[in-house]
Amino acid sequence: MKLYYAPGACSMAAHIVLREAGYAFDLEPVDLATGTLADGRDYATINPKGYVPALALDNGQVLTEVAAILQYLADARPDLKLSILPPDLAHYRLLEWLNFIATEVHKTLGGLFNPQLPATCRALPIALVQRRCDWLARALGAGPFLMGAQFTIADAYLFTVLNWTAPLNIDLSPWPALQDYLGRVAARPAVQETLQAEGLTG
Ligand SMILES: N[C@@H](CCC(=O)N[C@@H](CS)C(=O)NCC(=O)O)C(=O)O
Repeated sequence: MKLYYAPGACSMAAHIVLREAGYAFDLEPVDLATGTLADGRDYATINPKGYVPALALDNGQVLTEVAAILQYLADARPDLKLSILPPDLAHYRLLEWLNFIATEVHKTLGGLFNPQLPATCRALPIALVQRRCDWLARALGAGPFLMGAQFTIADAYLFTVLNWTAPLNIDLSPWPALQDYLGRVAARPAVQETLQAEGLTG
């Protein structure tokens, strides 16, 4: 398998899960500014949608969309409990989290990286994220993870996108539970390896 990624981007969620599950995989960085790969090839030939992540499977198919890739990787290794298979209600709770993270956190925070977004248009999405943080901190409770005792793909995803609050200068101190959560996930060996491989440590 090969993961097409950009350092610190949402592709990091898939990268974490690849390492958590102990898959053998290659990494290929994508220059999102130019839409090219290191050898100059057009990334659209891999993912016509132009964004990361894309996971090239050993059978030649390419899977895209964070939530789909995470479930693909986790469902193939049910023994690791990174996901929960249907018809367990917990499976649908996990889907609930993945959809919440994708639509309420990922896309809202992600849009704030757009340099073309006028400064006057930042307050509303930031206020929305803050409301989502209120909910997240309550729902996480004692955790330690979103689904309770077990670290799942939802944690890999939330960790990845909630970390963007740092470069976006969004203060998480009103939610110490979320700060503790990020620290807890960051301490996992697979997450440390991921951060290192993406050049995001030190
Ligand atoms: N719906 C996609 C969104 C992926 C996405 O937002 N990727 C960002 C990085 S976090 C990206 O590559 N943006 C560049 C672009 O859209 O051209 C998913 O869930 O995988």
